[in-house]
Amino acid sequence: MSFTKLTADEAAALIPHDANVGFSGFTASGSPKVVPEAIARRAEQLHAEGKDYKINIFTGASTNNWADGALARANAIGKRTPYQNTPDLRKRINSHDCHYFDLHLSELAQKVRYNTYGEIDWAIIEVADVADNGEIVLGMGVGNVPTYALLAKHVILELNAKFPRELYGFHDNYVPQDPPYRREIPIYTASDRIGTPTVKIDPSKIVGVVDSCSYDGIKGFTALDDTSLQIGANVCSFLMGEMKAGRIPAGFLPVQSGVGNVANAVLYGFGEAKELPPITMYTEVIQDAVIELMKQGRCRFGSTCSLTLSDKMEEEVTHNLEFFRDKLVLRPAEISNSPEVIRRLGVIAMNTALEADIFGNINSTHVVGTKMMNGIGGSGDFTRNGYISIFSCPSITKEGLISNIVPMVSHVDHSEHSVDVLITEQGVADLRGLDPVQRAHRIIDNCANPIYRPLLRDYLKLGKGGQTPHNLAAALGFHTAFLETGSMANVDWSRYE
Ligand code: 0RQ
Repeated sequence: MSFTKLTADEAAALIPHDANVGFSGFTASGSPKVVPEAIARRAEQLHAEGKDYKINIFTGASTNNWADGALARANAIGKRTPYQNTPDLRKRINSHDCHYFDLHLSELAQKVRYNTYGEIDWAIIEVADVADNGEIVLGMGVGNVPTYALLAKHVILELNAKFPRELYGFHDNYVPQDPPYRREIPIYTASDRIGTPTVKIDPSKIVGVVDSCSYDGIKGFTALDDTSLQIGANVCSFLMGEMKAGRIPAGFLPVQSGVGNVANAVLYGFGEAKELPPITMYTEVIQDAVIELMKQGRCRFGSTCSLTLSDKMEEEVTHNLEFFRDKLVLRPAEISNSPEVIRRLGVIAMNTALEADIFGNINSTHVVGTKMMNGIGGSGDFTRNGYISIFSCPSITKEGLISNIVPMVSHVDHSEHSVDVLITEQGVADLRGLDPVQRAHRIIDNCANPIYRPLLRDYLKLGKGGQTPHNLAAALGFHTAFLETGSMANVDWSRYE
């Protein structure tokens, strides 16, 4: 290899304060692992000397504990977008030490190409292989690498020995023309390939290659409990009904599934629901459950931006690449999440809510309306453009102190106009074709937990009329009760009569 080998500390020393830095990867997979930690060490040293040092980080989605985690602990992140899920970074965001702006994932690459946030000074990109002409084979996540590699003035590569060069052929890298020259993105089925297996970087920009050797550090999911299993079964029985009614064609439609424990459990449900045909996925993350479905023959093909797999599953996949070669394609975020393609393919969008209100609005991001959890991620890209948009969540959280069904969401990520179906372990509320009051009754009857149903019905009685009969003073009564007493169940509606 003709590129200079650098240690992580040597690479980190090159990146100045306030640089705009693009990181590879998506929802942890494919994110850099050793240079960010070295940047964090350097930041701590500079801070101890009384000097300012922060960098602005642009990613595909969330990264890992060695990147977002270490940099947040060192208070070394100035701006950050578009999605994160590391506890230490969450703290920095909620204390405004880090200026986080939450963005639909499909939008970032184009906004960066238009220079919306300033130039990309550096890119730090994890690779499975690099050729002397600057062609790279990516790891398990693509994110926005094709755009960062194109625009960054300087590039540092992390060559990760855990990922074999035989990953060549799994990626389909494609950068669309920007408006007004954009043509259609020519994907007509989930498995279509339209780009190149490698990303070509101008070799003169590659300042060095740093060695690393680690899987993506993604922890396994919490064991499936009765609640999540029931949510998965309810999603599958709803989809079965749609197929029987002819609203989903017999060959089925491509499926998207969000991140987290609930999404993983929903996908597990597809393995159990043998009446459904094997599925195809057009999605942004593939979690462990989908790999199991592929092994069982229950998932025929997966188009994704990343393989967000536990280390154990990553090891299994990288040691059996030939089994997966004709079953997977990894795409850049603006293609995996392209509203145009999602609408064309008729994707069934399945995402998770923190809370839903009785009129069908969804909060996916803010705990009790104020504290950022992870971000909207790609849930908006898919929800707004999907053929059917489903949200699921448990009916209650924290042993019933929180009802996930509330009178009014404390923050809106997905409005009632984009949400077709709400599903909890209690049942399914198909909201299509219903007016707001009908929706409220259906959600309370079918999705709310029995301990909260009377309180939600009483709230409706406080309504002051109109198409959406809120009582504005009482609308956040559940949240106020939770903040004041520790339980939403202690709401006292008489305060608002
Ligand atoms: O807290 O960790 O302390 O136990 O939130 O909740 O039930 O384990 O759910 O892991 O599926 O995550 C919405 C966060 C759900 C995720 C969200 C607490 C609960 C627990 C997690 P603990 P669960 P999941 C594609 C799509 C937005 C982005 C997205 C997410 C923790 O799915 O980030 O969809 N979605 N992207 O106790 C207070 C409530 C709560 C609550 C749950 N109402 N109030 N706390 N919790 N409900 C992928 C990408 O975009 C990359």
